[in-house]
Amino acid sequence: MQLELVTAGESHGPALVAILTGLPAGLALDRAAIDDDLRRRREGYGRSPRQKLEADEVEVLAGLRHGTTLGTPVALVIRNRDHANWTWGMSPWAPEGAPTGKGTFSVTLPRPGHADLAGALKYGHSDVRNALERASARQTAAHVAAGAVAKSLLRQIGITVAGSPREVGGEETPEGMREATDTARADRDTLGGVVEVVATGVPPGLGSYAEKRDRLDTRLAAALMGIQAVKGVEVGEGFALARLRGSEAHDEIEPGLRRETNRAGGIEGGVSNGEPVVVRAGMKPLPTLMRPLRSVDLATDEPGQALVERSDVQAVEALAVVAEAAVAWELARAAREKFGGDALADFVAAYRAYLDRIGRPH
Ligand code: EPS
Repeated sequence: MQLELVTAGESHGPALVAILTGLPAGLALDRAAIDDDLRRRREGYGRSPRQKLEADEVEVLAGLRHGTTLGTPVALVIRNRDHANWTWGMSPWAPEGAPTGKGTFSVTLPRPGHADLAGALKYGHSDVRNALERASARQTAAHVAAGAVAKSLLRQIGITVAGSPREVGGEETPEGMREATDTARADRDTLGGVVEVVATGVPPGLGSYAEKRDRLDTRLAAALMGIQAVKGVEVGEGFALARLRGSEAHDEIEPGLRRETNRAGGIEGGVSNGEPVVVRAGMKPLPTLMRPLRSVDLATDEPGQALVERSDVQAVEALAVVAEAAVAWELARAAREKFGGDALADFVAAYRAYLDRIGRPH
């Protein structure tokens, strides 16, 4: 059984949409839990005024009856409240009447670090907005909603997933992160950071070494690298392992097949080994600066300054929630492959039978 996710939606368009296929029937979803993850993503120190405009509540259009999945595709929608200010500029059809509101002028000064230039060139857009709207991290809201559904499924087999910020602007303490954010805001600059996601209760045997693409670490790395602004991913101790000797780097196997260390981050040979799965993602500083960087006007070829829009100073706490959702989704996909089942009870029974075979409690 393949769990698949397709999303659509522009940052200032009418809505974000997610279609989830491959969920078993009989999974109870909790609307408040999904909305709570959407709220966690929206909040966080250093976010832009845009976040005060958005309410981000999930609507379900299909696949659910009385709060329980039907085993059919689930369609989720999150409306963009800000669209009210862009009804002409982001109208899906040719707008009627005189231009009004935001997005009425073409953007021709691409921001270094955003998808603006590469997207405009690739797709042949003369208005950079046609590239930046979909490239925007706004769409991570749809992935967080899907991740909340994945977490409900994982909970049925005892897996929990939690993301947290570890560094902002090179600072590792909560006070340091806040101070760095305040200083960057005062300097009209932006920051990046590092987040960590830990999944507990992951049984041994998710993912496979059979093919490169099947490896759980391949899949988690792709899921994290696919998030806007992420430039680096580590599994377990990651790059630090490259500087150690083998005698210091590996997690020795103790009686009961447990480990006292978890430098591998719960994955060996591309397969979960029963220890917590630990991954980190590094985010570059956000590319929209209130003190703009040098650019070139695509309409005139003249040097200029990049587009200035309202911006987050940093969105590392948001990334922690988005990365948590991405890891949850990938683990749920791997669990669906391993345990299958059309009804939730089949899925859970297969999980239990497997743990019985390998002699692990459930
Ligand atoms: C983003 C730019 C900003 C962020 C946005 C991501 O949007 P705007 O241009 O409307 O101010 O606020 O993030 C969100 C809207 C969100 O919900 O996370 C970008 O260019 O990636």
